[in-house]
Amino acid sequence: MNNIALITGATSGFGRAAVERFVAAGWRVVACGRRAERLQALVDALGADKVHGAAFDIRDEAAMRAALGELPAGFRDIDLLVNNAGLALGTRPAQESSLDDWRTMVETNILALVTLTRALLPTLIERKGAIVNVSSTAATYPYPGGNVYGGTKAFVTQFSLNLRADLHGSGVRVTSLEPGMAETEFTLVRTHGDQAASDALYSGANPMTAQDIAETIFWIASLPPHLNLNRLEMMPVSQSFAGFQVART
Ligand code: NDP
Ligand code: 8X3
Repeated sequence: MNNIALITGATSGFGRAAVERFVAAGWRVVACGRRAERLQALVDALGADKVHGAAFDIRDEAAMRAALGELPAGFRDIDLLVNNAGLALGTRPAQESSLDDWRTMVETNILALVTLTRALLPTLIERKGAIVNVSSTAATYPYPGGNVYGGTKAFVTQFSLNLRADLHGSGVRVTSLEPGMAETEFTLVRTHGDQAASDALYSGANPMTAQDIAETIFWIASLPPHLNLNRLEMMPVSQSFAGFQVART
């Protein structure tokens, strides 16, 4: 097996679990993220012949392009791009939210994702490869405090579908993966480091795990090349839908 994946957000959660899953199946993986020591731990655990760590801030286009330009020979012909790096910041209503947090989400979840995708499209077209964009149930279902985060994920979903239209006939597959609640560092990041809030959210909820999502990404990538999964929404059984809210006078 000579397939190569580039996975962003590989230092934690879905991304790290996906690196482990793809390597277990014989893929080579370019693992991206800012925390270089965590990338090195992956390389140490899984082997430098299987994992290449590329440490850069995905919002820094020059650093991204430098990292792509420095890929070792065995990691250049990328067959699969997993656009997973992303974050939510804040849970307060829009009128109380931080504009800095909003900018960070837009720069990471949207701008960086489209920049990396555009950079890798020529390779992916040449390889008849695939793209899995990690969106969210927040792309479809609004909730209080979801404001810009949900907006960025709606962009990711629609961008994925539009990519399909533009890549028509190229053989490149594109999927928008839309998970609900999964326990990772996501809520710790969202709450700016509030471990108690993170624990409270997941406590007793039997949320999805990073491995559940990694397995799904791997399954999507392993489908026969004539099949394209456009969108896939997934939730833990413990999560479902609630009604509209009504403000009464
Ligand atoms: P984690 O916080 O565990 O992982 C997020 C990853 O994104 C980290 O590896 C982090 O790496 C990376 N990242 C964030 N900002 C940057 C940046 N500026 N440059 C490079 N890498 C960055 O969260 P999850 O694994 O849960 O999240 C992965 C994706 O899944 C996100 O897009 C998230 O929105 C989405 N998602 C999560 C759900 C959940 O319930 N957990 C549900 C639906 C979607 P580092 O900090 O080292 O740079
Ligand atoms: C993460 C799922 O519900 O916290 O994208 O927005 S949610």
